[in-house]
Amino acid sequence: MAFTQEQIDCFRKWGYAVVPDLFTSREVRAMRGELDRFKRDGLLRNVATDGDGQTHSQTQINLQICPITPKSAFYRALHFHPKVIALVEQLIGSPFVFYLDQIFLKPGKQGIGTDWHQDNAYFKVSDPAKGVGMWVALHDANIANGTLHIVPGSHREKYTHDRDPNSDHHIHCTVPEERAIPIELPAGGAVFFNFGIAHSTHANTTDRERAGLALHFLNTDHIPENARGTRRYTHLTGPLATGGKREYGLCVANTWFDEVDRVLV
Ligand SMILES: O=C(O)CCC(=O)C(=O)O
Repeated sequence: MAFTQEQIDCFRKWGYAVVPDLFTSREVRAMRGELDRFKRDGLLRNVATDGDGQTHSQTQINLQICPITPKSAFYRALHFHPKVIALVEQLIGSPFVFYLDQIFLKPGKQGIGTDWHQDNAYFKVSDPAKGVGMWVALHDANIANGTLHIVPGSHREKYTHDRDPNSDHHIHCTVPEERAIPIELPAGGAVFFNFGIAHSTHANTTDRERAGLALHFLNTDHIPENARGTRRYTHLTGPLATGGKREYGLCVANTWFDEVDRVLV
C-alpha cells in the first residue's frame, strides 16, 4: 500500500491526502461491531453543551470516546495495521509513534458537528508537518450527515483558539470558510491531514447515525520533551518499536486480522 505521487503532492502542498478505499468492508463491519460494544458498555460520552461549555445538552449530541486504546484491544491493534504503517511513514517519515485515538458518533438528526480547530492547537508540537491525523469514515460520510470539512493550505496558518461553548472541553477557532471543502468518503475511506490543518464536522441532518475514527501519529523526533522516554506513546517503527511489548506488555503487532475475526464471530 502506497500513496501515489499525486496524493503525496496534495499532502505537501495542501496538507491533506484522501484514500477512499483504505479498509475492506469486512474490516469496517468489525470496526462498527466494536463501536456497538462501546455503545452497549456506555463508553461514549455526550460532550455537547447548551452554549455555556458546561451544561450537557439533552437535545444536541456529540458522542465521543477518547482515548480508545485503554478500552479496546481491537482498536489498539489497528495502529499496527501494515497499510496504516506504510502510509503514515510516507507522510511523516520514520521512526514514528502512535499518539492518540478517538471516535465521534453523531446520532441521526440530533448529532452536532465538532467545531473548527487545528489539532496542533491541542498538541503544540514544534513542527505540525511531523504529525498526521488519519480520519476514517466508519459509515458513508457525506455533506448531509456532516462529514469532515477541511481548509486546504491552512497548515501554513495559525488561528487563535478559545473554548468552544458547545462542548465541555473542546477549543475552536474562526477560519476562512469560503476556502473550506467537504471530504466525502465511503465507509472505510480515510483522509490524512497535517496537524496544522483546520477541520470540523457538521450536523448530521439524516435519520441514520454517522461515526468517524481519528488516529494521530507523530514523528519520534518531535515527541514533546516532557514525554520522551515515557511509555505514553507507542513506538510503531524504528529502534524503539517492540510491536507493543514495551508499552502494553504483550505483542500487539500482527494481531489486527485476528481481532477482526474475533469481533465478527
Ligand atoms: O469527527 C469529528 O466530529 C471531529 C474529528 C476531529 O476533529 C478530530 O479528530 O480532530
